Amino acid sequence: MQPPRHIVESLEQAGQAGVLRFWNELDDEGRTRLARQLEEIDWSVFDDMRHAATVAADEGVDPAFLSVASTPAGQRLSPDHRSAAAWRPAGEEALAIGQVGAILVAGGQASRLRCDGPKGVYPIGPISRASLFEILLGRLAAIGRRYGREVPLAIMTSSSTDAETKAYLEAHRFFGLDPDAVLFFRQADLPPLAIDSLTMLLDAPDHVAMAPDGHGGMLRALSAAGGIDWFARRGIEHVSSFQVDNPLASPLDPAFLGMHLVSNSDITTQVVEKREPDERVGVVVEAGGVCRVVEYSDLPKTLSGERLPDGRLRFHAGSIAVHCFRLAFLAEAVAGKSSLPLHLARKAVSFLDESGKRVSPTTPNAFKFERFIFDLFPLARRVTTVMIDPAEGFAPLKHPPGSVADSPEHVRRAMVTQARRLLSRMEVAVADGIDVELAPSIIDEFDLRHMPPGSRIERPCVVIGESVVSWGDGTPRSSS
Ligand code: UD2
Repeated sequence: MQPPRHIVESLEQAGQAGVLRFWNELDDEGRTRLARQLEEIDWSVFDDMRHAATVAADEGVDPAFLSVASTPAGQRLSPDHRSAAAWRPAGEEALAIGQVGAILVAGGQASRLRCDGPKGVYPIGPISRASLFEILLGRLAAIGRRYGREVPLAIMTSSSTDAETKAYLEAHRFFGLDPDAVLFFRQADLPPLAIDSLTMLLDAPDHVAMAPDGHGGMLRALSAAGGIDWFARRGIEHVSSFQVDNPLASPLDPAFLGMHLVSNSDITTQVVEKREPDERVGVVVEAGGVCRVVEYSDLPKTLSGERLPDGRLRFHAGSIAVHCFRLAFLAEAVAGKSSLPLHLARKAVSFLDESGKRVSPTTPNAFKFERFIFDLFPLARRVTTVMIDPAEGFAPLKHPPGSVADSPEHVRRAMVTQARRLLSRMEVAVADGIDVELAPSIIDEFDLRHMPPGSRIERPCVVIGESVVSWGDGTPRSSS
């Protein structure tokens, strides 16, 4: 059996015929598998990939833009800030009339965390060991109950997380969300290209190495899955997107949503004060009325460390990837001709060499290509930044236990600190050195209103509404 003619032609045109080099040694099953995979490759992006690899690799971010750019003024948001109270009603009303949906991006490969399977199943609860999905979906379900309207949720998966994510969430009944209000959609894959030859790599004789196309793949994938119409049919006018690795994320905070509505923005985005140049968050910058996010890896060192006279970093609006979009803006962006640009990163990707021997390089040998959702910013009529307190909304899980930053230990500590603070606002004391955790059903102080003021928590426990569930000596329960 010969490889299908049209596939051979596409491969030859793209200079990628080498991936067929083991074809004659494959059995029928292997040939079918490889042909099917090649069938699915979007050859139209190949020119963009090669262009990104040859030209854009050296260009980085436009230096002219950066030389005049500054941090947008933005708005400050903290629970006791006056403006929060002013914006809240508009956000609460939008939730009550069912105008707001959510998008959870959960397609990443979690390679830095070195965990098998989707990151969302990681047992992060400090005491309960509840998974990231349990916490994030449980909170959305609680918001739906509070405001009397289910929040429709679209979950983006990728080829590496799709099957397991669906099976896990179905087995756990979507942690309280109505299954009809959940839509899965899968982002596309793009093949990494060898740095020296710009050719695709085989990770098996019958399989080309692939990687998810970045969270910017969300736009096309959502639209292809009918997701924009799915939201619109439900009366949704705004969607807030957030990342699966941040259990403190509050994409539906009513004050944040209120700010988005009151400012009539296409995009409203949460930022935290970036204090050190090496913090791994992109920065929101603005010049000549154009707002954009510059990823930390794209910001030249000379600029990332530059400070203002008051000591703050010149680029200090750290993006935490919580963005609220006007749905009509997303629809326009999909309909527009230009697609989001490709960014590339140099990675070590294991592959089969000419003789079929597996090579696992320890230094980068391939370009990986990704699109970033924040490249939508320059297309927006108005972007509003809202500066939040990271203690209230940002504790990303990126690295394995024992790492110096963004490890499970750091994230759990942040969750415990937030719980202690909320309890103390309700005059509930927690003994020193004791871990407490809030169940996902607790959105804010209102859910703790029945806890007797002046009470004291002496043992590690999970607070569920007015009751406190103690896990004995704090022995974690299984998250499954
Ligand atoms: C991201 C942001 C960074 C900052 C930081 C905050 C980008 C490019 N960088 O950096 O500026 O906001 O997060 O934590 O946005 N994901 C997918 N599909 C993909 C790749 C990623 O769904 O193809 C998801 C992934 O599951 C995770 C999130 O996107 O939820 C972030 O991915 P990451 O950990 O690779 O991003 P990071 O930390 O480099």
